[in-house]
Amino acid sequence: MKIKSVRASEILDSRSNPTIECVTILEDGSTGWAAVPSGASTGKYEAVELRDGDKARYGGGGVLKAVSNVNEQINKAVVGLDAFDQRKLDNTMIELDGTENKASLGANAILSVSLSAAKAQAQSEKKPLYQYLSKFNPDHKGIFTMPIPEMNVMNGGKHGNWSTDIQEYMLFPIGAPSVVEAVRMNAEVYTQLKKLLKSKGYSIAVGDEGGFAPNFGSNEEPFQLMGDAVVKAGYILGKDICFGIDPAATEFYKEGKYVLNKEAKTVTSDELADFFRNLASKYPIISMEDIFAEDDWDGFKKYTEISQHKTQIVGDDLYVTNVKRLERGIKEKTTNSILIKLNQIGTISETVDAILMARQNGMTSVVSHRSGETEDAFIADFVVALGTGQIKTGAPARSERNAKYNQLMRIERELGEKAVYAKFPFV
Ligand code: 2PG
Ligand code: MG
Repeated sequence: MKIKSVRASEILDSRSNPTIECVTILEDGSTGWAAVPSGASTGKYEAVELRDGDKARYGGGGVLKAVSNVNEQINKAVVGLDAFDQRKLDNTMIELDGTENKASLGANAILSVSLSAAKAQAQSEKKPLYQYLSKFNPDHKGIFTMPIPEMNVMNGGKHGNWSTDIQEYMLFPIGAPSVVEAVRMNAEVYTQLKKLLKSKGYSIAVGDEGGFAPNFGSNEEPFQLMGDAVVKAGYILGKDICFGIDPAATEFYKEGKYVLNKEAKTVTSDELADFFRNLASKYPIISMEDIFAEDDWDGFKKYTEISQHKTQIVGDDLYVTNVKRLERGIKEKTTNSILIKLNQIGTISETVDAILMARQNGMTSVVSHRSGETEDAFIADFVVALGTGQIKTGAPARSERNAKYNQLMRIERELGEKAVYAKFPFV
């Protein structure tokens, strides 16, 4: 159905920063709304998030330029295009922008249109969003793979005022039979964790993604507490529930070395690998994201090789959902998995390209939120449609996170027998 108009506005994200929302209206009156998230531990190769820089508003973080880019230039270019043809719509905006990294219009402006147009088209076709988006998945055969919800229950690094050097400690409920049960398992562990923290006199205040962030004495302590909480909740550690981490190592990489403040030491890439290997030998850590900095290709490669595909090694800042960087990773066998964030690249089409390239080359894809989020649950429908089998979207707390988990449960209930819970491929 043809696009009648696209209209953007400035709203707030979960961190109190401005972000952009957009409504696309089609000629038959169908509408789609979308809001764009925003990262804190961003990779330097991400597409550009356009901010105003006007210190008089939101400390320079306003997005009025991006809003006006949608309402004027983009609106003019896309009115009359068929929202069904996502590739053409996305390419039109990419060409209009004319830069490598969407610096002219802003990836935030472009993505708001890409997402809202897809939602409007789904409405026009009277399909649930995940059904509509499944047309982008060439492997879709009518059965939907429901993703493992990988929940970040302890927040450190930039998201937790450096309570630990490691940014994210996640629960992987790989033994669950369904998303509904997986969400319950994680939520029960989260509640036990809160009780444990209280009993030890720790703060139960949370970080940007809803995970607890007390000022721990070490990077290891959270694993002990999480392990205790899993057992207290009645689950088997290492079987029902395993752990995953995202240290976001780019954030503590300084002049060629890694600065681990909680360990009071500065280490080389090889020594950092030993540090993670030691943790993985003590705790059931089955997935490790960004354990090295965004340009430390060798560090990743060595770790992936030595772990012999028993651990999922995920590249986030390393790849930034960009097929050019992913191509290098595939050629050099840098990792066996990629993190997928729509706003790192800026359109649905390019995001799908990254997922399919990874899949064709035997790599997994983990669809991800950003630390600054909104109530938009697009990624829940998207991950089901593309069938990647894994999603991380924070703790089972704070509504900008639970909007996604709740949507996954709704989809699963609606699908009934057509939904199958994903298997984690590395155990
Ligand atoms: C990450 C993300 C999301 P941010 O590093 O994976 O958890 O953080 O959005 O701040 O980049
Ligand atoms: Mg990350």
